[in-house]
Amino acid sequence: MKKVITYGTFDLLHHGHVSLLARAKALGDYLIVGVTSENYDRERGKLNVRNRLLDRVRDVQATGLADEIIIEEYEGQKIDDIQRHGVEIFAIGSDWTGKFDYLGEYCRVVYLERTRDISSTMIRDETCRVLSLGIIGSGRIAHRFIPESKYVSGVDVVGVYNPRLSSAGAFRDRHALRFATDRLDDLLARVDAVYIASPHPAHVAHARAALLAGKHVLCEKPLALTAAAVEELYALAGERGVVLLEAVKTAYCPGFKHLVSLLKSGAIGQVRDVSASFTKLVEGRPRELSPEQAGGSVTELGSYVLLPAIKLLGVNYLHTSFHACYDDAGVDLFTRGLLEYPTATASFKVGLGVKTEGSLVVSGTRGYAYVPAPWWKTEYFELRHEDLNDVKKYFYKFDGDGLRYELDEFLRLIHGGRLLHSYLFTPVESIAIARLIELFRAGEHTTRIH
Ligand code: C2G
Repeated sequence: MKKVITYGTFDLLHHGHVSLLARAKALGDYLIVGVTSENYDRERGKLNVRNRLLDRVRDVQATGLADEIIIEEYEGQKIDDIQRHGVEIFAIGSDWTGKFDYLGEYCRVVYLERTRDISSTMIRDETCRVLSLGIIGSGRIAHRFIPESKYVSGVDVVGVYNPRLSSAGAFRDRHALRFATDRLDDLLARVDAVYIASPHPAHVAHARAALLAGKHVLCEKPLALTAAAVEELYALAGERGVVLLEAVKTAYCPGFKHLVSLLKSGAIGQVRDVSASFTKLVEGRPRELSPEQAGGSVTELGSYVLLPAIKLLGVNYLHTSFHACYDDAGVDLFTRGLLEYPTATASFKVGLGVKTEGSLVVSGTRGYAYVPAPWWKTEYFELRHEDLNDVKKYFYKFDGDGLRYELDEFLRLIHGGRLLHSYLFTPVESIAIARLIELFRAGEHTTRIH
């Protein structure tokens, strides 16, 4: 008897799963299906799994394709299972190509073509439907987004738009998407939601078009370069009853979320100062330094460093000032900013041509929080007090590129169907950050340093 084994979460079971199981079964005489436990999914960084383990097992059982169902509970279990059950073939979808070659030591490894476009299938009811997502733009961040999206259950990236069809086509081929198009209306007609990863100055037009078409929008930061434009977009999303979320990934990751709640609960007394830095050296003339693409350290990194200040101290600062150093094209390579509040201050440093320590320090009346670099991917922080021995250490997961957390929050809002806004990063906070970026870009309260 030839035994075949395959594994998966099998959340919101759809015809892509069933087709995979059928083809896996056809490779032998006996199919073992490993269904991931909730713990294991958490551990491997898979988010937004909607169905409970028992329901997922029941759904796999109902296909009638599995001769035996086992639970996958830990990393490394596949090797044990294959040997214990005398498995001859390990089969898995082509989205995992190459990842399981190491099992070749124990059995034959077969990658089966993944089913493209599963989102058209209605699964039970609307809230349990797999969301079809289109990507606007096909640059670096869009490439990083695709592998991250595989770790978020309930979403299927189906297509990509780029005004240059050749770029869109190359992106589609590389990521095995169903379609590529150079017409935005075409993309919008074929998806439920979009992720906007186009150049900064194009965000507003793309977001507006998508919202007008009634699509949910996850937009890379900065959502817009003026506060008025950001306000307009949130108003439009509200009118259309769709979700608009700005993709400042830090805001949605587990560590930063908990840091904010802890500090808001008074863990270091009253917050009197927030100081955040983020610098990233870039070479040549990349997008980040292009004046036409609204490049510069504030537009590129300002959303991150302003986030802790705005979340912890609010949007009602009294004064603001910036000190910036520019290149010949007028792009800021390094900027230092200060926000003055009635009882606190916040300062930041951002740089594309200057490097410094990328930490976040929040100072309070009873102690301070220290988040080492890269604090914007919050994996660890300490709460420190006057007594040097009184240190509390906090550890978190920050999987992959972190883009999965913003996508997870986006889906939660869509599926929740009630709240259009995330409390983790509210429109008011997003508008405040846009206003600061706008002030800086207008040269207001800015001193040039050389
Ligand atoms: N699949 C598919 N077509 C889709 C979606 C999924 O063929 N449109 C396949 C996947 O490639 C996988 C199986 O269906 O082989 C289960 O997919 P998921 O439930 O998403 O599970 P996954 O995260 O791929 O788990 O140990 C777990 C495994 O490593 C894979």
